[in-house]
Amino acid sequence: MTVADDLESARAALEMINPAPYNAEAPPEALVGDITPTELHYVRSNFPLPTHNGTLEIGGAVDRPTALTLDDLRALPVHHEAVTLECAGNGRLDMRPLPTGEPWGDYAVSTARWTGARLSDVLALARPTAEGVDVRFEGADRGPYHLQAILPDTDQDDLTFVRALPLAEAADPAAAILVAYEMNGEPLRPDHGAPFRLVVPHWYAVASVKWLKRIDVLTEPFTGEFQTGHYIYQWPDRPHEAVSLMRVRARITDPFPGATLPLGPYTVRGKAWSGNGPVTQVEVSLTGEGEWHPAQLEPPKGPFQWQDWSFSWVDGQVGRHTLRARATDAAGNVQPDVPPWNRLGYGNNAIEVLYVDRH
Ligand SMILES: Nc1nc2c(c(=O)[nH]1)N[C@H]1C(S)=C(S)[C@@H](COP(=O)(O)O)O[C@H]1N2
Ligand SMILES: [Mo]
Repeated sequence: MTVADDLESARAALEMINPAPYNAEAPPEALVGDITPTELHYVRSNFPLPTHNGTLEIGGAVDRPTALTLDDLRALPVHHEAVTLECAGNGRLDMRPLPTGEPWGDYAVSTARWTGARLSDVLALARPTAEGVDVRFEGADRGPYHLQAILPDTDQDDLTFVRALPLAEAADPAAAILVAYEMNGEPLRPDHGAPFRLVVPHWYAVASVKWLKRIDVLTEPFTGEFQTGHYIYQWPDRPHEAVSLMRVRARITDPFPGATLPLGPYTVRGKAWSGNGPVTQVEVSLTGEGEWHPAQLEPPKGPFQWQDWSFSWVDGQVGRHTLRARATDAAGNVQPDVPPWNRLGYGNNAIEVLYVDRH
């Protein structure tokens, strides 16, 4: 098979929303299991697939500038984390007025088992100096960014994907951030950031820089198109805020929207996740009036992955029924009814409403 054939088959099961740069939603089945099969994991890329020279350079405010290969990364202690990644733009199409940006429905979310070195171990090799504030992560992908650029100093002819994290978080082993080189037990595929990428648990997935090429410790806070231009909540009535942790959200995975179900007891199932620690409660409503019934919530199978919930629906009569599911997280955040509108359409965690018919 050629490289192009490989790419085409890796993409065949996804719902493409943009051919170039390639962006695709997961099909609904991607949310059913604990782990999303790689070929069903959504893809979000701002630029064409890059080539990568196989080296990760680490510099800036460090005592020992370092260059690592894939073999060097593999020689560091190996860590595995199942991580739910959600694009901050997931659900944008449900916002009104419709924001500009990639037209994501509700399936820019997936969970994979990632394997790699801890970012804290990688940084320790280079020894960040005491003056370090932020850590900048550069992808190998770049290209024109006409019409979209927000920051005035952006080179719209040749922009590179760059994001940053606070040094304190990047260097913290407990943050469990990976420089990942495997996804679901295989080497990373091109669309997911081969040969290695960042995976930042709990953050909206924009933080998880693919095709990672350079890491620099900075002594000033980082600004850049993908940090302070885009991925900013531009609230209509309060100061702008950076997109960071995933908002609490529940999804109904069974039944599928619009399904026709037989009469009799039916177990409604779904997933729930939050970037603010575990989900502590999921409730289901069978009317539009807000009568909420507790669902059975499974404990997390890991600290950074979605949880299963289920609800025994015993008395569904013939006809159409609405189903809603609402999650609450450990920090007390509850999903809103109305998406929190912001100009670029990020962080829509509104309560999902679907209907099914019973015959
Ligand atoms: N280098 C690079 N990293 C990137 C991006 C990108 O465009 N370039 N997109 C980010 C965004 S917005 C998301 S949602 C995730 C998607 O990861 P996935 O394609 O593996 O699902 O990658 C992030 N990392
Ligand atoms: Mo994203």
